[in-house]
Amino acid sequence: MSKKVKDFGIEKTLKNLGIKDENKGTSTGGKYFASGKTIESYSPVDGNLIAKVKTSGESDYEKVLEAAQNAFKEFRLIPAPKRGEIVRQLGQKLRQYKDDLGKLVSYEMGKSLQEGLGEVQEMIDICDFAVGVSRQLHGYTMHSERPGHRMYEQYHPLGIVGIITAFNFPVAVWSWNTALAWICGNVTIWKPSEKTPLCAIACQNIMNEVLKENNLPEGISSVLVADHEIGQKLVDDKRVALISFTGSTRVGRMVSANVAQRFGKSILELGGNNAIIITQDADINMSIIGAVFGAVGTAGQRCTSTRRLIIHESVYEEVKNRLVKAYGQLKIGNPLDESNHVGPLIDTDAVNLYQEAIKKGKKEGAKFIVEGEVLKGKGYESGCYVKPCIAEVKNSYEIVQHETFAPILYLIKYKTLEEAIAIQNDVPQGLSSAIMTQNLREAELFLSQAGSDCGIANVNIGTSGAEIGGAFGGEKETGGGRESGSDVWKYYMRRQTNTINYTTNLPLAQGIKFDL
Ligand code: UN1
Repeated sequence: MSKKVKDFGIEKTLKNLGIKDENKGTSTGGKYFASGKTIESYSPVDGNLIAKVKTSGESDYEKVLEAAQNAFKEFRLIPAPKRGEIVRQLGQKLRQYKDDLGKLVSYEMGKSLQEGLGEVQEMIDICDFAVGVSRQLHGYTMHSERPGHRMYEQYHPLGIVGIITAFNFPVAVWSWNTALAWICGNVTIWKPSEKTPLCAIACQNIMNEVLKENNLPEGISSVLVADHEIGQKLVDDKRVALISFTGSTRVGRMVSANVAQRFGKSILELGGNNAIIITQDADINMSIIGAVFGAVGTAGQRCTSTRRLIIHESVYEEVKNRLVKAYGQLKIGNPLDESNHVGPLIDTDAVNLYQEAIKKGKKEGAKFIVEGEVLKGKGYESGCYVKPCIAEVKNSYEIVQHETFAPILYLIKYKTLEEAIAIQNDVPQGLSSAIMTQNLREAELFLSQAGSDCGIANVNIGTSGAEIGGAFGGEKETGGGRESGSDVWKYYMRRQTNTINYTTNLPLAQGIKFDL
């Protein structure tokens, strides 16, 4: 381990989380194994190798699937509130490991320490939420049209839930899915992003403690650190009842088709292209804070990052000037240093995509009022640090229609709110949206059926930072899935309608007579 890594106190963090220099990327609970190739996890913070992981091979995959199938037979019989107790214990462990896990998220993924800790807090919150839901898996009862009959519906677990996650929320998205999947009686198999394997191993290590302390069988919670071929096997596997996929629209389109082909279920969380409308009645101070955090937080790598600002012509110049000033004050650097606002992108591939997007935008006519740049020199040795930039554009530019996972903010001017809403909706994606206004009429129009077409629509809040209590997800090319709060648990269960006849006759429904 290099000296620099030691400087950040990462060595202790890794030790506390059970991360070694070389790790096994497959675990079904207490057991760890790995027969695949070795991958290396480098930190975008300083470019150093953090640790190596031996990935899952095909034989590991089969072992994991078998363990999961066997575990399900047992786990489904545990009463839901008792399964909730397991999730409660995970929440407690996460409280204990919050500082370490938050730091690892920051170091392996590159988001600020505050955001890393915030991500772990989301995990704790979803555990608390799921514990409550474990006592509320209700169905309806209905009145039968036949005398002496009772009708009701109940929810049963699905079986194996496959969870494929992206690098940008390397721990929280797993927990949104697992906490609910488990209280519903499912077992889970997690295929994390290959860009953040250590975060996944750390989570599995924490969960393994809970499983061990409760004497639970192998296979309730498994992790497969593996390449896309193993991911594809999971997607195509008939034994996997539900695939929850977070990632790009391009890959999500294939996942969706493949899972549908075998009549599996899927939850898709794909790309976003989120806008804030700033009206003439907006509180400009609030708008600037919301816009800047939304655009540069997590270095623009949230699905919910603010990509477009749609600004009323009467406040356009003011907003623009204040944004330029705010961007001038941004401190870019090591995300573990809390005085910095913006950390690195995940890797140099992401830096290339950022540069290409800027080039493409300029070609289409984008006018950059804050120029982008790849930062070099002391503190930027990893090559992953870029300057957040701002461009004036038309919404119709191809690059504006496209989600670039980088801190590039597009400004668009509007005259009427109807026009602003049309611009906001005129992209292929439909995840998050917001309006900044103190005018009730504007706010309500934005939230009405003639308003935002997104899964999330906020008033006087930016586009990112969704709470776990609401259903999270979006429409159109965002994939239509919902995760975390509200009644999302229903996605993880199968619904069954039951009709019981407690008479000595057998009357048929719809009044049909069938006498023998
Ligand atoms: C994501 O970017 O994949 O709304 C999830 C937010 C977070 C979730 C983002 N709570 O920013």
